[in-house]
Amino acid sequence: MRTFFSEDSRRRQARSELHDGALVAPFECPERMDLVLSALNQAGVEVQAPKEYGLAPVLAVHDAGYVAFLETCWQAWQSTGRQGEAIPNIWPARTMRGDRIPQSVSGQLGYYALAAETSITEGTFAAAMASKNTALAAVEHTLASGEPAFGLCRPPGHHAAMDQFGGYCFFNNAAIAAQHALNAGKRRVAVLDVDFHHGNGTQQIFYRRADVLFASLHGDPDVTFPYFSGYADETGEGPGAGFNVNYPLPPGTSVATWMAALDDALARIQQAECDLLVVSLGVDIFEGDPISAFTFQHADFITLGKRLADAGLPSVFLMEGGYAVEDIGVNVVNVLQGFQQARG
Ligand code: Q9C
Ligand code: ZN
Repeated sequence: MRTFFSEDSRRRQARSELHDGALVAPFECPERMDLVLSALNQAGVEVQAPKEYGLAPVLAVHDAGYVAFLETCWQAWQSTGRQGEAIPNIWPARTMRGDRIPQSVSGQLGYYALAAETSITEGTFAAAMASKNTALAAVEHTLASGEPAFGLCRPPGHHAAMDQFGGYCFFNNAAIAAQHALNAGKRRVAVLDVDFHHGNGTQQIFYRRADVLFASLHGDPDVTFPYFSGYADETGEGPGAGFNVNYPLPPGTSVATWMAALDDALARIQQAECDLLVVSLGVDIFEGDPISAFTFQHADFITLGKRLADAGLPSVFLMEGGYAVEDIGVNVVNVLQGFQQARG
């Protein structure tokens, strides 16, 4: 499968993740890419670098003030002499002033963050730019050829909302790719999110729109990050009513139950007459994932790829999560190979 990756994705080199009350080495680390690249290489897949697409496709789904904040945050933070990475510790909580964007970078971090585990560091903006370039190159390949494509995006994107970062995400690569496809003439894009965590950012960006159907299978937010998004009664609003579908599933959900939810999601995608499928491919549904709670084995990822192929749509795969670093490569390649086998 045609595959894209930007070496600039490695420029995100965070030291700190706030996890269980301690600053630890981030789960979302550059080594993840090494293992996926090595598995792709063993499978004989060639990897191409994307071109630079600039900021216009980012600004098509993200707020300009948010993008400027991401671009300048590290400089503003470290110029004041702080030793640690830029991490928010205050938010416009209920009853506070959610309409103010403070001048201080400390206040801006709270305004633009949805969680505290994700630090901003020197190369973060450059890596986020690289990641969306990868997504755009993949979707452009599929638009031009009808053939499937894989974008090995890093950092991931699906938690990033119109003006919020968090959950290891800065730019919403899947949303940027979907919007790019609409601008190129697609009429309705399905974004199917199989990452263990709910794709709150993608949902938020398209919540009031009918031209993107967002469907997500994920750990029940009642007990799982991001906690405040991903419930089954979130079905879209206004013109988008009926174009958002969530499948919250309990920790430990069997693969059979997960696959039944997938079949339902794919049926919804068929009903909505989508002309492109963007898969937010998180492989943190693997049983061995250190921060997740689903039960996929290596072989189940092949089955997943086959089922996605059976949907019969032009398809773009974009990397999201997956933190069992030793297993991430085989899990990703299994999805892509399962898809290819079923397509012949
Ligand atoms: N400290 C993606 O998979 N924290 N993001 C979970 C572990 C945030 C996951 C609890 C998880 C974000 C793209
Ligand atoms: Zn995830």
